[in-house]
Amino acid sequence: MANTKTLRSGGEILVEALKIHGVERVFCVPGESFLAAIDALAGADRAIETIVTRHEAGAANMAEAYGKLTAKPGICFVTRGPGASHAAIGIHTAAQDSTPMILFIGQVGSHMRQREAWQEVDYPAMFGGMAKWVVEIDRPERIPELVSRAFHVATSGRPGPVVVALPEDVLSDECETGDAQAYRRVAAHPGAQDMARLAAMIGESARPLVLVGGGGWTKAACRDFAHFVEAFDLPVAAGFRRQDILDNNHPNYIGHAGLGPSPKLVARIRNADLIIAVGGRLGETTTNGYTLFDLPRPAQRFVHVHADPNELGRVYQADLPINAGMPEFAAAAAALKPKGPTGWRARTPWSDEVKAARSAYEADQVPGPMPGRLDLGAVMMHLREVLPKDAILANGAGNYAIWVHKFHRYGGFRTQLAPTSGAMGYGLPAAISAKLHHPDREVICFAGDGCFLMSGQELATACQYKAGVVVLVVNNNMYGSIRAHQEREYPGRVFATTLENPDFPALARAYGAFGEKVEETAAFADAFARARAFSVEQKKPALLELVIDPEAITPSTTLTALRAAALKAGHG
Ligand SMILES: Cc1ncc(C[n+]2csc(CCOP(=O)(O)OP(=O)(O)O)c2C)c(N)n1
Ligand SMILES: [Mg+2]
Repeated sequence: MANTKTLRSGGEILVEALKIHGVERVFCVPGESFLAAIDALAGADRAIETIVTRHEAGAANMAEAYGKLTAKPGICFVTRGPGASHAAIGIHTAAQDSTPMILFIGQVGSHMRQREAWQEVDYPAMFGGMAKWVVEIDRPERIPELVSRAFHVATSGRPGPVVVALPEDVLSDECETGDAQAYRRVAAHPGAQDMARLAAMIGESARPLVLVGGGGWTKAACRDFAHFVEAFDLPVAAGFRRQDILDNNHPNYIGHAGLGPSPKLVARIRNADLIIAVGGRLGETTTNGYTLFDLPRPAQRFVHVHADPNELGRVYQADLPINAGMPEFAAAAAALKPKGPTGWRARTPWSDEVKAARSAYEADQVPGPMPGRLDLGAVMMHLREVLPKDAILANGAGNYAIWVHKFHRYGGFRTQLAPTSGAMGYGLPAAISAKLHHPDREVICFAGDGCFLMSGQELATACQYKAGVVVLVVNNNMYGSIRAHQEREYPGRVFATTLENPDFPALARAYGAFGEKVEETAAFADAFARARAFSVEQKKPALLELVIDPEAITPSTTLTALRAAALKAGHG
């Protein structure tokens, strides 16, 4: 612990604190409001890599993705009002996705606070409903204490975002102060009685089912979780965009609940007599608009494991609520012994049901034909064949993501970066963050034509920092997801959803990236091989524009069919 008291600026004290708390990389767009912190980062450049992005949403999304990848707080620095406003999307995603993250914002000097000085914003008011904690530090002496608290709050219980505002003078003033020590994440451990009860409830059930999700997972926790489900031979469904907690090649993985879930999986979940919900909040997307379980008392026996006691009993009443962090729960679950000398792995009363559920999942992963010359289902099949198991797939929001979530088999923690918040523009910054963290792993970004242009300028960041990601832009010349809703609710009244797009490959090449257009299925494999080779050799991004037929709105229906069904139902 560096407690030698020398005169240091607030910026230096802050950067020292970041080093102490194990920060290896920060994402930022600079601003004159935190020059002293930037200068201190320059002094620490070898200890803390500073990634400068082209938009604060990019920086915030990269920090959020870092938090998802590492379970350590992703760190983002932005300037006052305008920077903070751009970065807000990362805070929202970190909140909904339960991702540890800290956003440091420059603030106007203390002597002019409360006058609505230039770019002044009241951050507790702005972020109060979104972040776990918002603080403005009023003296450099308090930086070690409050930054330590920020790390504790971001990582403890249900992880989430913290916002720290730093008035200009607090960063530039000098003082003598001691440093904190590295933070320690605080988590609840499940009680022995709870775990015994869980084992007993599994023993009493005929059709148990695990629904896994939420934040706070680590690689070790996922390994323990896999041991638990193997020992009891439990079928595991994943929550919306939480598909990488259990390797999708695992025989006990049976698919994901989410937007437009498989009807067979929904039926299985409804028909289960014991639900073990681990980690997730059981939000709107995972519960199919709160229709999956009876409210507030599910018909099935219900176990709910969550890191935040406030989530237990918030929507659903569980027979057995367990407040625990995911690593703590998974370790205790892995230690549970099922009945019998060799456990239940060989055969349980529900083993045939697990096999049937797995077969149904695999059958559901065979894409049917789709209109147009380029078949996205076939593209996904090719990727499943050629991508290594540890490839990371990132995406934002849009109907194109349905193909990714439905047909890809995520290879385990952490191979999925997808916002449960449904934020467009997330994929590219998340992919860049992943590539910076795992330069040896393949990182693929999926984006729609709409989604891509919400963060496409970060191709410049990828080029600058040699992040060789492969970007697949699925182009249907529209905000397709909204067009689909429009056809359902207002059939035939197409408005504000059509897009005229730039030449995506030319745009990519202008950044120094690889760019090619793919218009038919047969051309994809070779184009993808060229894109991959470029990204590896040049350590720069490669973009493929995948031109699909706008009719192909989901893997299972067309725009025309949606419209016809809505008209028949009397909408519009
Ligand atoms: C930041 C943000 N703005 C708006 C939306 C609403 N929205 C959800 S999907 C979508 C359209 C996505 O279009 P595109 O990326 O082209 O994908 P497509 O649905 O066409 O496959 C929109 C506008 C959102 N989810 N996030
Ligand atoms: Mg589109």
